[in-house]
Amino acid sequence: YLTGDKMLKRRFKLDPSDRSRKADTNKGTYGHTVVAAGTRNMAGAGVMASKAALRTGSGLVTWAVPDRLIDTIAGRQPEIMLHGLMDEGKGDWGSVSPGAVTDFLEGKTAAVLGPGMGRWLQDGEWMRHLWEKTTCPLVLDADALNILSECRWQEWETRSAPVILTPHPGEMARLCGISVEDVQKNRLQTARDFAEERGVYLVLKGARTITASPEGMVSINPTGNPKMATGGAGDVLSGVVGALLAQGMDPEAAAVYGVYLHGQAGDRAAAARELSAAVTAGDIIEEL
Ligand code: NPW
Ligand code: AMP
Ligand code: MG
Repeated sequence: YLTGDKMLKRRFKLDPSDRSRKADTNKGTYGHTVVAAGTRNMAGAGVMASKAALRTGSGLVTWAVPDRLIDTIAGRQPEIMLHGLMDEGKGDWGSVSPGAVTDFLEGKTAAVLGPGMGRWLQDGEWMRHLWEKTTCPLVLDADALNILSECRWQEWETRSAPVILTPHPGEMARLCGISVEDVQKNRLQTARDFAEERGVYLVLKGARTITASPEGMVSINPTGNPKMATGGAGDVLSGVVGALLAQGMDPEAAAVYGVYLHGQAGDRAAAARELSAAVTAGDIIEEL
């Protein structure tokens, strides 16, 4: 499929020109997205994913970080709730207790994990716990993908709740154990095979982002532009897709539509600033 208004209407019953809400609703109607993201040096990734989730309509958004960092990030964005995860006072994701994350996801309608988490020496047990013990729909991006790349997650129990992975070509190369060139030479087949074999929704980012479903459906996205090749653009996408999932959208629709909206916002941001060489992640959020 080539994603477009007609395809979105026919296949997913979505109308991109209609952003209205029913009168008799409240914030509880629109889901609660958890964004587990950011470290001391990359707190911005958490802000961007969380803000993008709010702008995409999630009724509530909570940004979760290792407990020690709460004071560092407080006040960055008042609309976003904060949650400190038990971390032995160390302030990094490597020391967050797996149980702290799984307990916090209870009752939330979607979670985005990975942007700006940083990389640390670990054996994947943290992610495995989350994968096997929670039923919350997940969007895994950035460092959450790097964790998967470093452990034998093929051996984990199949997850009954949906998982959407959003790698850029570098992250996809790590996940598959091949070179970036090999990913890019064969984007469509690489994405489709991966989604089918691993039973996940796979969003392979870049010019003409590809979304593949575990059933073998593949969508090619026509929106977006190279001015979006700036730090944080992908963090915004993870928040957009997470918010759509949190509002109860079917995972394939959330991935395809989220990528489409994100690219459209990037196109509007570029058109509004035609003399600029790039659009910032913040510009994309404004256009959402
Ligand atoms: P190259 O350089 O082109 O040869 P990494 P990251 C490749 C956080 N951020 N096509 C690229 O290859 C993220 O969330 C925080 C082809 C290179 O090898 C992460 O947690 C920000 N190749 C963390 O930083 C703003 C491509 O992948 C490698 C490609 C690290 O994420 C910035 C680079 O990828 C950032 O979002 C493409 N389209 N795209 C903040 N303000 O807090 C990438 N590659 O090593 O995974 O590093 O993507 O910067
Ligand atoms: P990340 O590398 O994780 O920050 O993600 C970058 C985001 O910007 C992804 O959503 C990409 O699809 C988008 N992007 C980057 N470069 C381009 C491009 N040349 N054309 C269209 N979209 C792009
Ligand atoms: Mg990224």
